[in-house]
Amino acid sequence: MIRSPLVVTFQGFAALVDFADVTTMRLRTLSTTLFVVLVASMLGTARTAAADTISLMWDANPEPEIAGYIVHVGTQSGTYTQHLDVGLSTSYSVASAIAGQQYCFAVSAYFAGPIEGSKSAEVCGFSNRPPTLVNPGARSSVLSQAVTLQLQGVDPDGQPVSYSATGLPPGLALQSSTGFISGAPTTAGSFTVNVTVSDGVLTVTQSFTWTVTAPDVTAPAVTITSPTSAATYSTTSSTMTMGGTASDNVAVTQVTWVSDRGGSGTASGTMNWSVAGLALQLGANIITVTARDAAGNTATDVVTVTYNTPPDTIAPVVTITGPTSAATYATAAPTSH
Ligand SMILES: [Ca+2]
Ligand SMILES: [Ca+2]
Repeated sequence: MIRSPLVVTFQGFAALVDFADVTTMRLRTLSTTLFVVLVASMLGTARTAAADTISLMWDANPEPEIAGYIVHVGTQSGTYTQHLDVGLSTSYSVASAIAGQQYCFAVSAYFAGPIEGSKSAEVCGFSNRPPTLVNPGARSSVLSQAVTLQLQGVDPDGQPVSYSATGLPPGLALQSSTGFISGAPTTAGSFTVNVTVSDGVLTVTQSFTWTVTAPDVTAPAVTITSPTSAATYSTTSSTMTMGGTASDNVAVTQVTWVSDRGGSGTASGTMNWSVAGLALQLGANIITVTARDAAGNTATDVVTVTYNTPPDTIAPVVTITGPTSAATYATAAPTSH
């Protein structure tokens, strides 16, 4: 098999190598058991963010004529931009690898000449990959109320990660080893928080807004408007539909009702609420309606509903049966003697 000549350049040396010659000489392909060792990870050493070390090792060829090895280096699979003569060494280190950058390697052996053999199988790897950090999204907290947030960072290389943060609302603190944020905010406002996860070399930052609001101390308002906005109401029906309005400086979260004669429930709606089929007991029923906001503030309105039995509109029936049930009756006058 005749292949195109290949220009191999390394250390200022350039040579035309005909792969057909290599095939003839049966220079064997090198072992595929190459190892990419993440030296920075293994040492756990803090390094500059820009540079890292990749170590490459391979099995020696058995042929005694081997004059050396060439390491082919690239950042894309199959494309090698560096061809480095490492002599008879069976290892090589890329001392200034860019952290997070993929590197691909193949190794070939050469005889004197030089005549280069075919490349080994390729190995690709990263000197280091950056950790990932989930953006926790916008947060809302209430002034002086305890709050927690667990940051979710992980390193694809399995390296331990640590965390840092800037811009946290005052009163909150981050535990750098765990990514756990806790505390009680002491200042209201909107804060832009940057949280960073690090694998010791590479970092990733996420940004989100943390809003701290003053607690809601304003009670809602609630008003019964139906069947009456008056304090009392009378009905001859045993059930009642009731409705009204409610409002709050933040939001009404729930409207409930309770009767002093038994029964309670939750109204439908909040700003405009209603209760259907409210059962009444004979006599006075004191119905209390309560509106709540999220902070637990409440307000009530009361109506007293009197349930009377329906008036009797049917007249009594009376019938004359004696001395006759007829319409007329005649009798003789008593005689004097
Ligand atoms: Ca990493
Ligand atoms: Ca309120």
